[in-house]
Amino acid sequence: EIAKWNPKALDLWEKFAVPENDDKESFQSSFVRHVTSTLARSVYNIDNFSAYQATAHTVRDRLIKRWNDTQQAHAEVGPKRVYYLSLEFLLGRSLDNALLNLGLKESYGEGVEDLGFRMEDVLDQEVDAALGNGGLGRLAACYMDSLATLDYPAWGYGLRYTYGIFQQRLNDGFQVEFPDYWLNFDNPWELPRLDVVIDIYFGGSVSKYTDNNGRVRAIWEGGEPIQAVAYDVPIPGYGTKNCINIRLWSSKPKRKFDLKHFNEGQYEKAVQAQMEAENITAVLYPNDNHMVGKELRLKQQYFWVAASLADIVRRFKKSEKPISDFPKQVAIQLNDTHPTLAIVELQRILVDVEGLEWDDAWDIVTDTFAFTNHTILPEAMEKWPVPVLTYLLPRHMQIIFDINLFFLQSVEKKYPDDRDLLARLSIIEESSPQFVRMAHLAIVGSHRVNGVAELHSNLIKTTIFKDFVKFFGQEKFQNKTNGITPRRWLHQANPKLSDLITEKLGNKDWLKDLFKLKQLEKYVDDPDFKKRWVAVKGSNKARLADYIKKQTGISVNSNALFDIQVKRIHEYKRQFMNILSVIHRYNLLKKMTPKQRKETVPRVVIFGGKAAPGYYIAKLVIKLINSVADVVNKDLSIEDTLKVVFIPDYNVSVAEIIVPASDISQHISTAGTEASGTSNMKFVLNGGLILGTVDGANIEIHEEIGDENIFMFGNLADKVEDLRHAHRYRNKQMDPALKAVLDDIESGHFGDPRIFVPLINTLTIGKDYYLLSDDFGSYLRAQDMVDEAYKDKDEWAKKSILCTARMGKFSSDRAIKEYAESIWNVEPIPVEEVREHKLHE
Ligand code: OX2
Repeated sequence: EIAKWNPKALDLWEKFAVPENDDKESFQSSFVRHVTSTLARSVYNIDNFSAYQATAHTVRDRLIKRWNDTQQAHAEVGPKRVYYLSLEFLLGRSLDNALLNLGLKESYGEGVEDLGFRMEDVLDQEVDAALGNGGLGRLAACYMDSLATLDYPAWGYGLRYTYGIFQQRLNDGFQVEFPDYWLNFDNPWELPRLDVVIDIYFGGSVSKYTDNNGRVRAIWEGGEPIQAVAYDVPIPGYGTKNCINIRLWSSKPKRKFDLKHFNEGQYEKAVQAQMEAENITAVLYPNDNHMVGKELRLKQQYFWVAASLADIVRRFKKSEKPISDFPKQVAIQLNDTHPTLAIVELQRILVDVEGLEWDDAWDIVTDTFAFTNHTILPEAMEKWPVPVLTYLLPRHMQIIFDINLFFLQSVEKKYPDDRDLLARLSIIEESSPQFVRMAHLAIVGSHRVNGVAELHSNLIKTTIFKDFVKFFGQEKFQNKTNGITPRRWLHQANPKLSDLITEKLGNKDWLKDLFKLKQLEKYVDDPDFKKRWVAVKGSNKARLADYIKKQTGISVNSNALFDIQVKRIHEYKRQFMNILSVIHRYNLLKKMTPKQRKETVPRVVIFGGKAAPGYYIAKLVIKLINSVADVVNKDLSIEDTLKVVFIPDYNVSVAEIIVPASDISQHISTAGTEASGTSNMKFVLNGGLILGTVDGANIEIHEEIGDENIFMFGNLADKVEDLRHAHRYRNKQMDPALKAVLDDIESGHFGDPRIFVPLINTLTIGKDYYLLSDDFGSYLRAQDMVDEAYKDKDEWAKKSILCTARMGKFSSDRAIKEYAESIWNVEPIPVEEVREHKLHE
């Protein structure tokens, strides 16, 4: 348009575009401009934080350029897009990641140094975007990195929480929570789209009418609208110009205040609606693997899926394709059951708004959606009371009943007279009140269902979703083993190891094809290479030791074996078993002669992780760890052979310091309970060995890296039910070593033992549901094997190298390609090729 009016204008636009070939100078000019114009500061008035902001704004300008080019290329090609719906995106920090992915780290680093700052300090100013609880949210973040890197036309959709996951501090060894007001300072990594606003309705009523064709149709007239406002977060790919988008919705009142109340002098009432609207996206629910049935959480879920679907449908309609093409243009992945209402919302749009017949609409819906299950823990299964849904979303509740009716009719047809089967498969749990089982709805409304590691995918097929496999057949149920992005989890977190690998392999191709790490195997017996490998690990351990000293005041010896367990605190993850084994070790060390102690491998046992604020037992585990640490760390008689550390406020940026520094990391869930785990992959990729159970992705890691390079122990998943039964009904004897440790706690050795009674009761009155007693013996033996193996430094170095070399499979790129090919049916669109093509036209 502009070109028609003024043919020379385009040249000017070109001339002043954000630079494509960026260098030190262009960075510095932009930096200084942002300091003076964006931040209204000057050279006399600038600190590390402003330097961070100016650098971030410079990078943001570049990201916006790529973001625009990518969106434009997608608009031109009109490809099938994939939409990843996740209530959590645990992104962490963005600056370092963007610099590395854009290939600007070096030039900008020099540039900022010339201006009087150190890049390291600048990077350290950023607060994490912590819009997630743990593995599920971090998986979504890794997947976005891979989608961008592999040039897929993808969007993420989530919520822009005003408060992310709480900050954890310790008071007398107990966890205390503080709000994470991460938007306190401006957030350069989001682009507010104040013009992209969607009205979302709750409540209201449904009426029926007869349309022109004599069909009876429903119309839902909602109550007061609440606005969803879009904030876009650009996600740059590595070594590509593609930059994709995560769209986060923020809630706002449509009407600012109620004039009637205002004029009557009822000022609080006048703003009440506004406050309620803003509440919807105020906080992230801090529960991992646990359902808490709060109405506000249900409102979050609907608010988010309704806004996202309206956006997706609007984008589809721009293509002017017939509505039957919807599944050819749109794939929607449901990250757990949290977005399941999207299935119902799309059916509602197609039937009530677009006027489609029910069956035609339902075919479109099921062809569009696919569902990822992340857990089989019963307490994590989402179900919502029918009365609450009826009152918040009356039309959706009707649609759910209809979906269920037609589904059960088809079951009945295939298996006549199997009433129990109908009851087991039903989307409605026939209790009082009734509940909607979200996983059942997600399965019925999707064409593919996947688990997140081999074992887990097999377990869902044989346990919780067994009857669905019987009805739908095997093909609907797939495995997609999780992955992690090597860009953040090796290149960014462990720059020294990354450099060493790049030097040996001759280039950085491995960052886009992680199987290339295999080539490192050539060097496992090269003494010089081994020496450098070990030196990198040593320097990462020293970096962590510094961090520990700063955060906790505890001095640790970085020559000791670093043994790390960092993850959410949960009974099934068995941090309790770990700390009990530490007490066991401590008691052995105390009994040793000085000579014996000299021969033992010194250990630093490191814990980190948050407990859900309402999870009493998990909080007691944190307290016990700190109580044990207090006693052990003060005890000079054991001569620094053991230290125990709890690192507070574990999050993504802290993980980037911890992960590269492990000799051993622990992934010791009761077999069958950890669906996959992803930190196991991060540690091994960084040359750390695993002490783990035969669970989740540990099994596949074992398969890849080989028997000699991993320490596995414990009962297998198929024994778990029998063992639990034995605890319940056979008065099973407790492992004697475990019993001795519990006696030690009860004697008051680690402070007032009354505090720990409920925790110890989980093993006795609670019938040891997570089978600590059954695995304790083999756990201790595995620990001994770790000590023994660590004595041979040369062999250990070899194991460490082989670990890294064999981790190709666990790149999130591999996982994303599998999703793209066997679930979404989407193809890469490299923006540069699209632009080249246009230039040649
Ligand atoms: C987690 C699972 O517990 C973990 O095993 C898995 O690696 C991760 O999701 C990513 O798939 N909430 N968090 C999870 O599941 C649920 C539910």
